[in-house]
Amino acid sequence: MTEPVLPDLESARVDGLSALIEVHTSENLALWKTAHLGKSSPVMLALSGLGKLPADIRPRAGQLANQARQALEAAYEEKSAAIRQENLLRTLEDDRVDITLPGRPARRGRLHPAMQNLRDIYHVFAEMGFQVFRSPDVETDEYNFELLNIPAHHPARDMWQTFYTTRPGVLLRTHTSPGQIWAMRERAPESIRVILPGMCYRYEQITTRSEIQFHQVEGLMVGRNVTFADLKGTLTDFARRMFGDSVRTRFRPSYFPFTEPSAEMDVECFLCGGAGCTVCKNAGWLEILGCGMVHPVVLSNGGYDPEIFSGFAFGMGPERITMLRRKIDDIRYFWGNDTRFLEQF
Ligand code: FA5
Repeated sequence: MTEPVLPDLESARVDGLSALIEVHTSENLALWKTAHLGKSSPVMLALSGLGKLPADIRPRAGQLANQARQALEAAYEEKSAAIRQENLLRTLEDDRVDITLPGRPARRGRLHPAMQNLRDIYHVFAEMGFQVFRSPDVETDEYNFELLNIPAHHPARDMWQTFYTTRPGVLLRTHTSPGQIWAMRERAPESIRVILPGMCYRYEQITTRSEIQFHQVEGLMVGRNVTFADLKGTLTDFARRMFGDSVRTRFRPSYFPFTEPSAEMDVECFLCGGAGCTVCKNAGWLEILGCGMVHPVVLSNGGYDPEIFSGFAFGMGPERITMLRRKIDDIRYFWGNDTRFLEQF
């Protein structure tokens, strides 16, 4: 029978450590670990076979095996940390951001030309003491027509075809004038000086100057002794501030059921300078607003005594004003969402 001998743990240790010198990657390190510290490695086999050794050499063998394992484990940890560090440095180097490269410019948004123009209008009227008053886009027949002195079957309704909702009597407002009733009912019997901006909707032919959806800015002033001269002065001053002091304007008599007397204000056509073109329908003038003295029926509907109070109102189309100011020859550009148009402003 052969004598049981101590396994050659010194060679296992030396072999393991020298093999580790050649290891430079995580993958090779994993292979090394299996070979030198795995279940079938010489050191681990020696440790698991300790029980079979004679008692007299077992303690010595155990001590040597443990020392070899500890030495290999310590070397493994050290190598593992070194490889991690190397990997980190390589990643940092490879992924380095070159901060000297010029950045990609961020595309900045801007206000829509219609909104820019609305803000100019708010500004002009704010200087004249007008506050902004908001009223709903979705209206009732009562507010959009009845209370504005336009009863059912009144021929004036033909000027304001609109979109009706499935709820009877509920529609998209055709103009901002119903806001007059909202403002009066909220403020009566105080005097009023407000503008009412917002989107309006009409079921009508789309042309270079007419859309089915467009903004209006309504104006309303109610008080004692408000006259047509106040109306004319306010609107003429407004036109000068928007278009410049030399702008030519004109008032034409007109008809609205909710004002008496009524007028329309035109501004000289920007495109043809008054000679006549397709935008101004050869008139040389472009209508920008309707206006007049608030009808007594409307004043009473708003809660004011027409014997004591009077007022003026106007409703303008800011898109048409923007067309004049910016020389835009087709209103359809406004809601066409074409950035080539929008980027110009
Ligand atoms: C009205 O809507 C009246 N509510 C205005 C008013 C208010 C009169 C207060 C008296 C007192 P009109 O339908 O004319 O009136 O429209 C007023 C303005 O809105 C027009 O001058 C025009 O600038 C603009 N507008 C009207 N229809 C369109 C359209 N389809 N597209 C673009 N702008 C329009």
